[in-house]
Amino acid sequence: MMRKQTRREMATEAIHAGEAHDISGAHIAPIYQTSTFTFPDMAAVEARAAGESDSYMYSRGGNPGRTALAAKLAALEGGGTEGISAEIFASGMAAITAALMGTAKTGDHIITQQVLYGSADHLISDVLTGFGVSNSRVAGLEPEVLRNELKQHPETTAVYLETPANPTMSVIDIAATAEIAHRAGAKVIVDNTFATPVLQRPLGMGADVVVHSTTKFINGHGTVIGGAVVSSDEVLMADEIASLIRFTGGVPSPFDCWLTNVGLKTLPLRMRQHCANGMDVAGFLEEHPAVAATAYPGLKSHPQHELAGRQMDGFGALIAFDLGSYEAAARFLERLELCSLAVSLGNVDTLIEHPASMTHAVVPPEERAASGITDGLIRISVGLEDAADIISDLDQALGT
Ligand code: LCS
Repeated sequence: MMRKQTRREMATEAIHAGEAHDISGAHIAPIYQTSTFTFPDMAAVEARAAGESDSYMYSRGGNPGRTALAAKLAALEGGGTEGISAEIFASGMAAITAALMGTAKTGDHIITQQVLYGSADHLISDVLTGFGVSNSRVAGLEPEVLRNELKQHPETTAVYLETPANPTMSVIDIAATAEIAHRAGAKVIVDNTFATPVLQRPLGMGADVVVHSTTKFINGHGTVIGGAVVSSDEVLMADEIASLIRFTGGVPSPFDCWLTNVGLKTLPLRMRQHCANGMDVAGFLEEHPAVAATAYPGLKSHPQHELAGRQMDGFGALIAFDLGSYEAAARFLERLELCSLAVSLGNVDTLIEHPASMTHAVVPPEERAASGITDGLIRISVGLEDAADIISDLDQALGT
């Protein structure tokens, strides 16, 4: 006898969650490319104002395509648990800004790990400080040091982390961080962009908030800039995040939501191949004599390999490797033929960039050095081309 499924698997949720067939019967919901929505009469207006109907009024407040995408992402991050909701933003940075402004007000403090995506680093170090939100760094959020930092800063309301981190691929223990932060009354925000919910579900490990740059694997095809905040904290979502998106207005277009929703349907399938290709390319790089160091959580040589194995369901497609000098890095990047010299990541195509002069140029050189971002460091986002073709391009570019 077939047992009734109480929870659908991720590959199913990615395709079906949040999908609402249009009144026309359209199988794929259309793009509601409209700024405003009509009401049949004042009774409908009043019902909405009284909270008795969740009809749409204006696309800054909400749009059916945005609702569908939010429901799908919440289902994936929630892994079948109830009470998780998401809000979709116009960019990953808009989502991160809302998550931080929702959890840290003037006079509050944010603790982060040392290495972060360059713009997130700049937002915390140089933008939020202008609103009276201070910050401090704990290299890898090591438990003892984090406990101590929280004691030094009892005004801490948020611990913000990225794992794996951009670009060094260092891995942070989400469950341990959440336990320590919660004891001190701080919320934990995890940027899950590199792992995606297919490989890592921070809310199930105790994190309060997940943020995404949906620009990356979630969309997967390099066609949209977007972001998301996902959380099980209903008060935070209702009182802070819903208000921040509406009143700061960083909303995505209906077309961008539609493209992202279509891309997201194949995320579980794509991540399987991304992980397989990532492992093949990391193995090749680690063995190559011109490569001084290779950082990939799937390699035994990665300092947090064991933690990554416990915390993640696969190691992803991002690899950092060091060619020893700017000159060697530049020469390699200019010789690539198949792989593109470009920022961003998580696309079907392989993208390669130089963090010190591209994604992390906004981080001051001494901070870059503290984060392990050397001038010889290169980051690759391994795509879905045949791994042999990717490796062959890397090999010819590394060659003499
Ligand atoms: N979080 C992470 C981990 C990111 O890598 C990025 C963008 C963001 C947030 C911001 O998202 P956005 O506003 O761009 O959608 N990372 C980029 C990168 O590594 N290369 O180009 C952009």
